[in-house]
Amino acid sequence: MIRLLFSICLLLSANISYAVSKHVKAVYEEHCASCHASNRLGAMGPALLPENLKRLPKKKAFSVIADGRAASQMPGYSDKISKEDIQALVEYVYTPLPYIPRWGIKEIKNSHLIHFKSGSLGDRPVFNADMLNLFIVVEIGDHHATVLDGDKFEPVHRFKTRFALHGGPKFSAEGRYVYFASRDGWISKYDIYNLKTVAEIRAGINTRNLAVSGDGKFVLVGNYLPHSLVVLDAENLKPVKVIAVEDKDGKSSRVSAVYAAAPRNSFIAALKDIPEVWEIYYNDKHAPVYDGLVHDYRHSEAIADKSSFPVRRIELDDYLDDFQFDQSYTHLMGAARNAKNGQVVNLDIRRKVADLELTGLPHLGSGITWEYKGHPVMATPNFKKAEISIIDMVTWKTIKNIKTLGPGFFMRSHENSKYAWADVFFGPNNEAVHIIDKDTLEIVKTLKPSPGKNAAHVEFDRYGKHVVLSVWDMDGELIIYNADTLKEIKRLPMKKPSGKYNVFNKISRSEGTSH
Ligand code: DHE
Repeated sequence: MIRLLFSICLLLSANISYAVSKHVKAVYEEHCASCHASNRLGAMGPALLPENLKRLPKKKAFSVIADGRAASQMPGYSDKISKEDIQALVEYVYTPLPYIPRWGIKEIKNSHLIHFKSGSLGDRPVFNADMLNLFIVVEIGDHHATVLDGDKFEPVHRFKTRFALHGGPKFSAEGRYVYFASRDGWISKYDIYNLKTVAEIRAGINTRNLAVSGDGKFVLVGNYLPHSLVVLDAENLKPVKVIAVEDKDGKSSRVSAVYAAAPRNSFIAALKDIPEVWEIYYNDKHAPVYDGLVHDYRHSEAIADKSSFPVRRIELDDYLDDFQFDQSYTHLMGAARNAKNGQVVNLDIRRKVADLELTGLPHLGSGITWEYKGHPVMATPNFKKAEISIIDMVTWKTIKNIKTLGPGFFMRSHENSKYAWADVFFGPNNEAVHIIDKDTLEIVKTLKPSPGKNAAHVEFDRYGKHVVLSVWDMDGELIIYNADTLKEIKRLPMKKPSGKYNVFNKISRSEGTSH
């Protein structure tokens, strides 16, 4: 009897949750699906999946549905949808899909938008400025980017980007084009000479970042969803190949990040769920003949030649989440999000050569290098610890942990500057930015340029004379400093400016900036 009652209860509760979810799905279909797609993979609006919404607290998601999102197409629904249904919608969009969605060559191709055919726009800049001293400033507050003159520190042009860009935009070798990746997988190619977005394509559903090959011919996109690496033709963003990210036994993995290793004629991909790092050759001529070079994967797709972009897998002891190259691109220094130590991998001999004493959660992707007492050193901020670690890149020993006012996100310097700048991104002191003397490894000054507001991420101009700092707020600013005297020069209002990217520093792979 008890068993029967229990079964009835189970049946009833299953039916109730079925009824609730059916109702929510109907509400979703009526109000949300036309922009975000019935399958929640996104269309005109962003994808509504837990993977894509990770940084949006549920409370905030509730208010976005109720009140809309400023400076976007998202209207408020508080007069159309009850509070209970809004809450149910929030729960619904934070529920994982029961399958890994497909986003193959066909879906990617169907999303392709060519706004201007290559060759249809002029070959000279339509404005006067030093093209190599421009900054591209990403304003995540209202999903725009600003082209900033790096001599006068005046905006040249401001344009709309895709929703939620992430990672550094990457430049073509001569600096004319810049490529952006959004968390929803949209890749955009922007012509700086003509101030126009020329092509766009959706390469994934949840994308990490992109890299541009040293020869300027290809863009590689790393995805969390699906588990793929996507090669695009850099000229018009046409898809070339979708590489399924799998180990030898077919276990698939998310891609943590991809980077171009121009001196090696390759891309490097860090994988989140397989303890391997991949080197992918974009020019077969340069692909060394090694065992372990894989030309094809069962589930990869290619437009023409499936054997192109061979992958060399380097097996590791631990997962590699975030990493940084040395300036010669022979070694990569990596950290796993769950590990106690970092690891140094020699890409030529294809194995780990040293452990790094790095605890907490170092953000190596934001690390920088410089020469200290005759040795190259690497400095990395830490997401969890209030310290900057300085590592000798000959002995691979940590030579100093510089105590800071809180965990940080980004670091920057320049070959011509004696200072390295490090932000405090987390905690009550996130208004602070530390300036470190590269010769003494001491903090020489701590700025609090906008009390109560998070100050973070700096970038130097091409000469290392000026530093541009962001105040990450909807009523935010860029603050320009003299890099030697550390005196403030100018403030420019911006909508939550995040990263700033100087064309020259990026294309010359300055040791003081991210690559
Ligand atoms: Fe980032 C770069 C990973 C959250 C802003 N971030 C990168 C890169 C990686 C990375 C691997 C280097 C790629 C590149 O530049 O091509 N970021 C991660 C995470 O794993 C993490 C912690 C969690 C996640 O949500 O993905 C994370 N990142 C954030 C944020 O919350 C930030 C502060 C706000 C945002 O815009 O999402 C943020 N990440 C940035 C920025 C860069 C970046 C501005 C480029 C830095 C640069 O100067 O090159």
